[in-house]
Amino acid sequence: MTEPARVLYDYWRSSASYRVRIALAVKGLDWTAKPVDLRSGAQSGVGFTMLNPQGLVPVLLDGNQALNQSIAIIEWLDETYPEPRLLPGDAAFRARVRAAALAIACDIHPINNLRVLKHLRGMGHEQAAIDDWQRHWIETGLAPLEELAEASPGPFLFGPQVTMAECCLVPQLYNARRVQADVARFPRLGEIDRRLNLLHAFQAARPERQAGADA
Ligand SMILES: N[C@@H](CCC(=O)N[C@@H](CS)C(=O)NCC(=O)O)C(=O)O
Repeated sequence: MTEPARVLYDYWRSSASYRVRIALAVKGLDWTAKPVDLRSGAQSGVGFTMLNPQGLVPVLLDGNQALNQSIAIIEWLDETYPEPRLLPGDAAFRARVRAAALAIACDIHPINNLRVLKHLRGMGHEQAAIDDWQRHWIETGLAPLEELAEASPGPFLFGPQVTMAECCLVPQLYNARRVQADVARFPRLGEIDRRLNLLHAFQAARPERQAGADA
């Protein structure tokens, strides 16, 4: 059996990696995993920083391309393997999808990233305060997305099409539950998340199904 052409450097519980796994699965693209163990600091090792000097997963190798930044990777996948589309053809619709994806990827996720939490710890903050920080920013960021979901005809964030925004939403809700954020405040998002998780592509991308996942 031949190895798939694509290699994804990821970490099973990384939500940025999870976004890309969903996009690959929605498009039916095979890949081989190269787990980067964030707990042991492998993201800062020379082997990995040669691929991504930022020391952050994911990195996707596809042919002669080495790509980083999950949103850039998903957009590249969408342009290179257009069907099914994760970004709509209509410019205004596309801008709304990007806005929802970036509300997660730029406004919620970066301030809750491992290196940020480590820095807070290094500044002397107690674990309880750090947990509170995470929950606060996750809930603050999800509240306007709940409004977006309320306005959607369903079944997903913008209607029947799975978009880049859903690729970001499901990992963010997974992360929210891990840190015990009050996701019950967002019932519409919860419904959308349940529906998405019934889809094969979203199941295949789940953290517990990845190489390196804790038993
Ligand atoms: N904006 C980047 C964020 C990537 C990122 O922060 N990845 C996290 C895991 S979700 C990471 O590698 N963290 C390692 C660290 O903080 O040391 C993306 O979307 O790809």
